[in-house]
Amino acid sequence: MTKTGNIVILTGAGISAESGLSTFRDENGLWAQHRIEEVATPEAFARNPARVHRFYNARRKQALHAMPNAAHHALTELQQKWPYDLLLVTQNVDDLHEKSGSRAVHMHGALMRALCAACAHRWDSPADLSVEDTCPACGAHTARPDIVWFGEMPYHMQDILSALQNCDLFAAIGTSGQVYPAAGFVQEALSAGAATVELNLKDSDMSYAFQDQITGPASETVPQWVGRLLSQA
Ligand code: BV8
Repeated sequence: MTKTGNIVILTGAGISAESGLSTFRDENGLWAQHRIEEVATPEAFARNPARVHRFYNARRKQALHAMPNAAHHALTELQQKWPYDLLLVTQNVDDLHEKSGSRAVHMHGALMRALCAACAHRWDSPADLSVEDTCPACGAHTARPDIVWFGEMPYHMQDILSALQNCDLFAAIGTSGQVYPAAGFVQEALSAGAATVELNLKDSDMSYAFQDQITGPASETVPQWVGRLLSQA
């Protein structure tokens, strides 16, 4: 484990699980209740925007009332106290990192933001978003959630890749390692010579690529891991 240096952290749905937000691929997760092809692709939105809005409106409502847990708070403390570069990248579209005071790069977008499919203007989403909503910039009725769907390019990839090429430690927290390009970040970090650690309840699809594994619920493992890091900073 590196003693000093730049850190990149990638979080997934598992860090929000203990805050009551469903993950995707755990038992009765979101993808057990909904088909990706019907709610999380541009084609799904073109075919039936109301159904896609219903899916995200329900998740936005849940996320509005969710509170960050000890894992989110520990990452905020690390971000505040770590003396070197630290980039917190999240695949999550909830705002629990922000609610706990962290700055996070949302590579898959954000539930609380709306995007105009016509002019790409972004604005704070109302609790319920629909195609009736007009874009504040161009007036078109093409409001969609500001979410990166399957087949769409994730956001901030340049910044993320350059941080991975310059990091000494890469940590993945609460992600199944099944969605690319995020699942490939550990390989980028390894080729940069970084140490790699995975914090998860159980093995993920990328566990083989990590040098270290810390198993347990994020609300317990992340504060302990942050404490050890800060004691060595
Ligand atoms: C793209 C927004 C191309 C929606 C999401 C190779 C390279 C590149 C692409 C591909 C490729 N192979 C296949 C692809 C296509 C595709 C893909 O990866 N498909 C997979 C399914 C095979 N990728 C894409 O389409 C990406 N785009 O490639 O664009 C392109 C190129 C040029 C120009 C234009 C386009 C876009 C992917 C983004 C899709 N959007 N989210 C939404 O949120 O509704 S992905 C979705 O999965 C979520 O964002 C989620 O975050 C993400 C990953 O899931 P996880 O976060 O890992 O959640 P999961 O439930 O799976 O796992 C939870 C984990 O937590 C488990 O491990 C569990 O054990 C753990 N856990 C549970 N509880 C706890 C816990 N851990 C700790 N404590 C606990 N308490």
